[in-house]
Amino acid sequence: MAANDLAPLITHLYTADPSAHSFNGKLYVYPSHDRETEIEDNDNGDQYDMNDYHVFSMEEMGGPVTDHGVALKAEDIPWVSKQLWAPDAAEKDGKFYLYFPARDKDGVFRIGVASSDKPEGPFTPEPEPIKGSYSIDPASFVDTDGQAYLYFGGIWGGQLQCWRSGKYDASAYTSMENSGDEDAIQPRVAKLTNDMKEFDGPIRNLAILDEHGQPLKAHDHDRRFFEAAWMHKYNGKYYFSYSTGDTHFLCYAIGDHPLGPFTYAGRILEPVVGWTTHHSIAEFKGKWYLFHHDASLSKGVNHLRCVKVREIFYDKDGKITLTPQ
Ligand code: FUB
Repeated sequence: MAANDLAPLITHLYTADPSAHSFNGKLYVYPSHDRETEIEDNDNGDQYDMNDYHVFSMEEMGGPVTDHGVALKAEDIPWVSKQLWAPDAAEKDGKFYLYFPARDKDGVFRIGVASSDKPEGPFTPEPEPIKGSYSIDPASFVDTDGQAYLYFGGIWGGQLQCWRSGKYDASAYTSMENSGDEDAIQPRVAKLTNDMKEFDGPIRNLAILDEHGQPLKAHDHDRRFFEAAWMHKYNGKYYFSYSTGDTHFLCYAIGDHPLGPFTYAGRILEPVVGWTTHHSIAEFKGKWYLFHHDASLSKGVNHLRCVKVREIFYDKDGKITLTPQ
């Protein structure tokens, strides 16, 4: 079935950027909560003007979806000015952590963390963003050895192009990104401390290599990273997946270590209705699922999206497919 034909998982709210996790035997979804706005569409993404998060859960795939209500809202986060974008959640030692990007009072995207004793929240935010954090779309990953990582970054409105030097350069925004034969801007990754609230060590660039072992180039818009980082592990391999943004693909790359390098492995999903595409991949009760969004519920309004889910499969070489093998 084509992605656009799937039924939305949630219809009483507009939801997007679904991060799915299996916690305590249930499937939890942590999406953005889209809302109506008069702001016109632009490349900066100003129309994505969200101000709270709801958490959803399911006992069974295909069963009823419970909306646990508002888990965190902008007015309760002291450093945030606006735009609560794509979140993710992690569990460590029985505590739950919600990672979220938002603009600070200077209009710069930072990443915050909030914690709770329950997967559905409510979450209590730290008073400051994670020290040294920037850009958008945090995706947390706790490896089987207990080490946690945070992947992040997004170009254009996500401001990653402003951080090439390691310091924020607002003037770099105007160029959006490099576009020639130079290396593409790479996503970022940092280890998390044991308490899950700080970066442990440096922020690193995550290398996505082509079939010749060379970094993807800036002009390679069909394959280069744009936003929507996600990490999962399958059969001992690390799968880094992401959106190509202006070419609207969900792609992935495979590596042997959470810090990379990763080799481009193909597309997971073709373009959907609406400009953005964003996803997560989670195992639940022995099956693998792709959660993603499109704008079909609003009949194509880019900033009013809906979450969808479909089962995915792996072929004998570990490649992701949408058809049973
Ligand atoms: O939802 C706002 C932004 O749109 C997300 O942060 C991006 O990944 C894109 O889906």
